[in-house]
Amino acid sequence: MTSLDDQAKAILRGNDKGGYTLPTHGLYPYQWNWDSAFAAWGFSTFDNARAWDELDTLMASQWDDGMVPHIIFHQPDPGYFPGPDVWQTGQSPATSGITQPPVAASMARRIWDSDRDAGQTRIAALYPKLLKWHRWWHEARCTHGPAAITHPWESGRDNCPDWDIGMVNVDGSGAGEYTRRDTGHVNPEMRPTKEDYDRYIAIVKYGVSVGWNPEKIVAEGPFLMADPGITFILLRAHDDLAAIGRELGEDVSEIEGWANALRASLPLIWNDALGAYDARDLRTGAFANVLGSGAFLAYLAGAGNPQLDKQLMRAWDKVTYGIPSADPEAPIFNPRKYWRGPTWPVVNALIAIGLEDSGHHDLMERLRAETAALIRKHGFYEYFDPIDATPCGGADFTWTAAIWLTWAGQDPQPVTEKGAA
Ligand code: 9WN
Repeated sequence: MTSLDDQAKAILRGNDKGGYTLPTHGLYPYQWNWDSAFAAWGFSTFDNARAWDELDTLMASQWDDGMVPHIIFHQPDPGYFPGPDVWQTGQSPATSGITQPPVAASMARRIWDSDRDAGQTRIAALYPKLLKWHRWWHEARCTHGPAAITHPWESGRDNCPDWDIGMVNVDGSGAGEYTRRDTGHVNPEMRPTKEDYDRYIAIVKYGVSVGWNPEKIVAEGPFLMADPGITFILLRAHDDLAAIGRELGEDVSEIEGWANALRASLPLIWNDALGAYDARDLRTGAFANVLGSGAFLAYLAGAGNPQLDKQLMRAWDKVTYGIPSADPEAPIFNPRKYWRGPTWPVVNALIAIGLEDSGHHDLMERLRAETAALIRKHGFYEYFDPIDATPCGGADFTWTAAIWLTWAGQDPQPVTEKGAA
């Protein structure tokens, strides 16, 4: 019987297309931005050079303005919709026209830390590209303070209830006729609805109509919401990038300025009525009024507080396995529907880094044990029902394998031992 470590490594190797890794065969046949950063982290546990290659391939598709696209369509594949013909971004290789959570700098720092000597030239080559991407985030997407998304797919938490108030204002009637491919790969009940997809496609068509001009999209596009998840991920990534820069002997005052500005904007996404960080429609100022896993990424950026701690425990104690993507006590909660309740091992891994760094070691260990239990029971699925552990979405999933190797599959560390080390 192969060990789970070996299975996880075999998944990364099996999804490796040579320089980039598919999230999973079939459902996601291209390179995805944040999936790739996690893949790199996973590779770093057994093939350091391959880890850097993954980040290099991702950053090689950076746009001239600094944006790093959410999908890179290296080879044509009829198994996914919308493909390059719909996005029409004019890039080579073809890419989508939006971005995804900027975890790459945080993963690069971890990979470098795992082997300083091997990573020295690789990180030095990557640094200016990461810097340019972070500058793009600051200038193009933090114009209102917190990080804004122009499409739910940018959040990485596509179909979560956070975006419902913004999505109702998107006119999906112009989406036209199309054939979805996702519902042919996995249970359609678990995927976004036709109404959601019409709106996703309508936003893409708007992007095409303005030649993917980011200023226009932010100023006039059909969807613009502040995303707590990306705000915290970006804040952490700014800090990680600044740490890398300092070690490389660079002047990091510009990055520190972006981080300070972003941190100062956090009150704008604190919803007092909800008692938590919350998504906000930047067209209307309205809060989403839903508690979701994006709020718990606050720990990653050192932005936790006692009120958030209470919300975390309330939501988490209602389920058995991992942190749910939406509040189990909210009417919209659905334990198997995409981002509307299930738990994602990869999000748990990020929240765990935050919990550990903010002094909640025991909670981190609880999260590790629950996430590991899911993988031990059913394997490396994309996500799981947090109540009964039902595996959902794609199987043999790259980021689930990666976080097993880097975090979930590691032995628990008693806090005393760690303190003594
Ligand atoms: C759209 C690849 C991606 C992840 C996202 C996840 C899902 C795509 C989709 O799959 O999104 O980008 O078609 O549903 O929501 O986080 O990066 O794994």
